[in-house]
Amino acid sequence: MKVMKPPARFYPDVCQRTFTMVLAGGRGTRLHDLTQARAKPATFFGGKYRIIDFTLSNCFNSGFHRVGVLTQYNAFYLIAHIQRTWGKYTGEQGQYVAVLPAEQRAECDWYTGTANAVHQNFWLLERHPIDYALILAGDHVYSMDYLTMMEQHADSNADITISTMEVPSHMAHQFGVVVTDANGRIQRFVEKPSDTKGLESRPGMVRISMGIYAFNKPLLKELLHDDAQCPESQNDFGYDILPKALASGCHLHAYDFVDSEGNPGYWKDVGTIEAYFDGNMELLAPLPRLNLYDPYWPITSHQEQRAPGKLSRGKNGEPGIVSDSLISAGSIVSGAEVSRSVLSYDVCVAAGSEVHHCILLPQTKIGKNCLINHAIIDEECVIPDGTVIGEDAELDAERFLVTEDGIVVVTKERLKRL
Ligand code: ADQ
Ligand code: ADP
Repeated sequence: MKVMKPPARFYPDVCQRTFTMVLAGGRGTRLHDLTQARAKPATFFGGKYRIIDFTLSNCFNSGFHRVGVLTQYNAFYLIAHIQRTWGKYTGEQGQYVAVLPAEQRAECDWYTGTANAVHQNFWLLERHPIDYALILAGDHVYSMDYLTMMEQHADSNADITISTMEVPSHMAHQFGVVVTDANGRIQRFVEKPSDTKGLESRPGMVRISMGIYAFNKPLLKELLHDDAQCPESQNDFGYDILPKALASGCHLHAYDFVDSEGNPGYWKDVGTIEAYFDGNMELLAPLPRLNLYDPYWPITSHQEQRAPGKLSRGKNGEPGIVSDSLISAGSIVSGAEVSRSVLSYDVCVAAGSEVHHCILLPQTKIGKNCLINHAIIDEECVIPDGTVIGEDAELDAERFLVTEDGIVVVTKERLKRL
């Protein structure tokens, strides 16, 4: 399986000259029921992680140790998780992860957009003798060494560097699309275009922004200040700041996100239920593109002490079978069959049940003799004995949320209403 390059032992100068801001305040409405109680970056992923763990681990693994996380909607669990996970990394050499909720310090408003969130916290950037701001999103799943990108930025004449990758053109409407010249200088930036005419990087492909930006600090200050004076602005990096910077003659450069072997890197915006489901399922491949077992690139999370995951016969001797699955600590599969599934911590699957192609979030209990297929079962759901989910589309749609692809999302609230 691919591994990252070992992280630098002595962090280069550019790390000291950078402050990192992670945008983690969006509503995450496209995850529907899964973000009712918690912000999208706090949503569980890959069994034991929360989505924001990937970005914050990338920061620390890359050597960027001063980080502010901008939170807003449903932030309680996100803040608690960040404090428990990263509180202990606050150290004598000035490293820290600060949670920055909208606090109406500079303006009498909540964060009106991504750019406004950074603008309202610019005072923190001013307190550090830095040259660069690294701006990230807290809702993507990937391993990336930001140092390579920041070194490219520092060594170039660019005012702004955007991390980019190619995706099929039919996905262009979900992202900011860039058009570059042969040297990688950005000529055009169009946020979520409905039409890709003139935007393709090669037939059938577009180069998109990953929402990862390096800015020279003085320019960022000026751009955010001007944007704040503009009443018709949405105060968004994609819709406002980047197109305006380009139009005013700034040098925007693309960074091409590749892995340690020079192949396109793995990066996923798990913002829809389908993408969230697929992202989890991709971890079940024999050699997944996202390597959670990379000794050089640990993904750090918080987890309370739990007993080992257990797979056993049932009490009456029924065999327990688990294949192609992740089982987190504290989970017990007893006399049941589980395949192609991600089991978070403290999950129980009781005897005689079958669970296929599912994501079971923490503390879900699947009763005896259930049949569950192609579903996401949210935290703390108790599924009664004999329940069948994922077999009868009409019945599922009456009881739960069902996506176009037929993924059934079961939550405690919907179970209560049955
Ligand atoms: P989107 O992902 O659609 O596009 P957005 O929904 O604004 O952009 O979210 C970006 C990040 O900012 C998320 O992590 C979100 O949680 C956070 N965020 C949103 N509103 C916020 C607010 N008011 N306060 C604090 N944080 C907030 C963006 C870019 C595209 C790019 C994609 C890549 O605009 O150009 O292609 O990211 O996914
Ligand atoms: P039932 O619902 O059939 O009464 P339990 O919930 O008591 O079953 O246990 C189901 C399975 O979980 C058992 O077969 C056993 O493998 C495992 N189990 C339950 N409690 C423990 C425990 N304290 N230590 C180890 N295994 C346990």
